[in-house]
Amino acid sequence: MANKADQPPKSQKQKGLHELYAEDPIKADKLVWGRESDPDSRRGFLKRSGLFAMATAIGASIPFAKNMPAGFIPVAFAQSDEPFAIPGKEGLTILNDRPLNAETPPHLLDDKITPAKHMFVRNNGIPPEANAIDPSAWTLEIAGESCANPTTFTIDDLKSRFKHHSYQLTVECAGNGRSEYVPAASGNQWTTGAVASPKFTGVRLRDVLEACGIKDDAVYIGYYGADLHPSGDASKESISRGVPMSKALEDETLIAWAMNDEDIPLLNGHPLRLVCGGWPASTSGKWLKKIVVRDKVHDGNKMAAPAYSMPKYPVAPGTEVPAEDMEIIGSMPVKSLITFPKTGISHPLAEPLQVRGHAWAGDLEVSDFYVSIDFGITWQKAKLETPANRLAWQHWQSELQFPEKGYYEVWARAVDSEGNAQPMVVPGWNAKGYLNNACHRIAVQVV
Ligand SMILES: Nc1nc2c(c(=O)[nH]1)N[C@H]1C(S)=C(S)[C@@H](COP(=O)(O)O)O[C@H]1N2
Ligand SMILES: [Mo]
Repeated sequence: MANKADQPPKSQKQKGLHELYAEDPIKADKLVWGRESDPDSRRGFLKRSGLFAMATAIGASIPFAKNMPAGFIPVAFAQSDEPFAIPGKEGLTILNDRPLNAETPPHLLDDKITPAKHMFVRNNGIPPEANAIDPSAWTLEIAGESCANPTTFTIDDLKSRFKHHSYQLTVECAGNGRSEYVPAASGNQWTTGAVASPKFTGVRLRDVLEACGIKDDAVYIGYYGADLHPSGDASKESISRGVPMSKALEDETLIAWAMNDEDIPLLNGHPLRLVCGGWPASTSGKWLKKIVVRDKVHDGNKMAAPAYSMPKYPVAPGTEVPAEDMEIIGSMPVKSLITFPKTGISHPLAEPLQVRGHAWAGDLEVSDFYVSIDFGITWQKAKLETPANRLAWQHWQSELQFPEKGYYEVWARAVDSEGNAQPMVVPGWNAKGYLNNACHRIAVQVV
């Protein structure tokens, strides 16, 4: 039997979001999370999500799974509009199941402090099994050629020997927004949801490194986690990245055991993770087992270009850039989200519409925020709150009055403390699709 999700009418495939909304805003909203460039997201999701999601949704393993054609939708939920769910992460959109990756729809990021259940999941390999983690036996080794006194700590050692600190920290995958690049960049097709700003509690990386002695020639740190390379080969790391000493020694750079005053969720790095707010979240190592202090730029897996690197100069879409012309991404660019209302809503003309969301700017602060309802011709200044602490995202809100009934888009734009604004179109193309900080927009039908 043909089904809607599997076989959308040809004509619908070719249509842009505007046309879809004009026809049926509710249906259009199911097809996309408010991003015009990805009208196939639901079908793409079904195509890309594989065994894990299917087995979870069906509640059983699928013995003949290897015979299932790509993009196949089991009849068990062919009629269902329910998205597949990761236990404890309901509502997230699964982009990939091997390794497991899931992003958060914007309206689920409405809280000022992101709840654990709404924090995205980005795995480069195979996470450790829950029953293989014993926090009381977990150790963190500090070593490397620029560490004077290599030491191994238990979590209890960390808790008892160093002062505890809590910060709300914004972590965003450098590939967030990748789905909008043309030509398409390979990798998880994140739309807007690979970002979160929870509160982390732990000890300062600086305090721990200083206790172990930092040699004068130290330039970088690198982390190792307990997850496995996707091949299962224990001699390879899934990912092992790091940051320069200047970032490693900041007050807010934490070795954290708690998120929002509870254990960090397993998929977000329980029982211990590094958190480097404002930098690509790939520098925030999960299931943290070891930190090395290096006398050179760390050379772990995914440190070398093109991974997490950008061309040093703008390039035409599709250009191949030599490795020596690439530089490692540091502080993330200014960006924002509209987290309320959800795109595609209907709103009565007589009432003002409350809109709100968050803005962040890597190591910097956001200093101004604007919204537009006329496709960017005029901008209205929004109310912007100061961050809970450095590297936390900032809440913004505004009230909109519409001149007449019809289709509108709300566009939102943040400006950082150095005067950099978000671009309204997708910024500089790069082969891996990093750093898309284009304005977020939502659709509103005024009735
Ligand atoms: N050990 C380990 N740490 C990791 C990763 C990983 O795969 N393994 N992924 C990194 C990347 S690319 C991102 S974006 C963030 C995602 O953190 P989250 O899954 O808690 O949202 O973790 C980073 N730390
Ligand atoms: Mo990432």
